Amino acid sequence: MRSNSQQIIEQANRLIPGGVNSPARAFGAVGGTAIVMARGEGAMLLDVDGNRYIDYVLSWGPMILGHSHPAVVEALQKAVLDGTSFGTPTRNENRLAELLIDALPSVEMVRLVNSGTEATMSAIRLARGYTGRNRIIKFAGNYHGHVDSLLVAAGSAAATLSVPNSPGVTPGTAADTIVLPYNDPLAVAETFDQFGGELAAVIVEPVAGNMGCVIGTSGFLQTLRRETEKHGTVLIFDEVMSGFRVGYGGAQQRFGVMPDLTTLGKVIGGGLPVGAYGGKAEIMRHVLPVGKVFQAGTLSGNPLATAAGIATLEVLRETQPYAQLEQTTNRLAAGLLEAAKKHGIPANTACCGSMMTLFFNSQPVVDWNTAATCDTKRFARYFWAMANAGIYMPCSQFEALFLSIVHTDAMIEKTIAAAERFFAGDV
Ligand code: HOZ
Repeated sequence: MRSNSQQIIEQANRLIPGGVNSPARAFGAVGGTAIVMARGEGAMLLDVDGNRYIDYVLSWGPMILGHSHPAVVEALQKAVLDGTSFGTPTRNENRLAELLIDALPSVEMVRLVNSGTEATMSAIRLARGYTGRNRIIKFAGNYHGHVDSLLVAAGSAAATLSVPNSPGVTPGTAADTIVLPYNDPLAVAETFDQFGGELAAVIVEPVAGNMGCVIGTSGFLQTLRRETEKHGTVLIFDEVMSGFRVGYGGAQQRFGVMPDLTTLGKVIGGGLPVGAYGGKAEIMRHVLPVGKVFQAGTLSGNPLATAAGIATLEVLRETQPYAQLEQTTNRLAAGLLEAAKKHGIPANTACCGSMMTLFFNSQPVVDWNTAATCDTKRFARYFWAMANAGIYMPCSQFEALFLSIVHTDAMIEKTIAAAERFFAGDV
């Protein structure tokens, strides 16, 4: 049924470690062989064996307009004729920067980079350079890319594949990272009482997507804002996933809590490699060449990437599909939960905008400790039952799934029906 996938992965295993260019794509947590995709059309993926899937991975978040959206394709076709990279300023960089600044209430200036990892790495360096302090706080189960100092108690593939603290991250690098439980305002306040004057930054996913979808409570986010303000610490919202996804103005607009710096990626590149970090001009002016904090990149602000990003954000800005997206996502979550409950399967859901997770857990998931008690064996069976029914879910209990503007009601109903068939036989 998937013999071409099998053959390609066998070859890849000889050429690329684990046959994948990112561990999140290996099916380590669900077993079996990764499915090799050949084509994306709207909300559908087509694999190299000709099987079709409703896609809830959406390249791990970026494809909010679906695959090959005409506006993005047209923008890329136009841009490529003018050349693919100059290593100089371009007019379109301003346009993308302007769109980001207009959308995100706390952002006054931005730098474009090539990935979410680069964005968080640069934001941490800037916070340290700006404050002259070393220590940072991160939260267990949050993932901020594969930055050494943030690859501690990390979510996403690090948690999925049980290496939340990677070999190769030196004790020295990690020594300045304090890890606290997510959604625990008391732990935050106590840590500030102890280390307040030494803390350069707090970095947080205001809506976590890398231990499954877990929403930051307002008490937690407000405590972060209050304590960082009191102690002159930079508050960084990692909105690589939530930016332009839980609303056009991201989690900061949705929850009304303003960070000092914001990191972005995924949606803002429309499927091409883009990241960005931005925030208060007073802090951003510490970046070289205005200030002294170094950050650079040959392909930063790349013309193709900016063209795809601008096209995506302009569609979102003009059509504001967020209420509709959220309604569709809630419908999916409610249907999956109802189907699980009907067959006595312990489950919970969490949704924010067009991100969601069905947790196989009898208790609500609020942090990494509760996420870690999910029935990951059931998740693996569920993943394959859904794949075999033509539904492509993230291959880990600890990754959020995503919807696009082209997921239809019929697709949602088909997904719920497939899940119900699985639940009926998996007791
Ligand atoms: N940040 C992505 C999801 N947690 C990982 C994607 C990847 O590594 O391929």
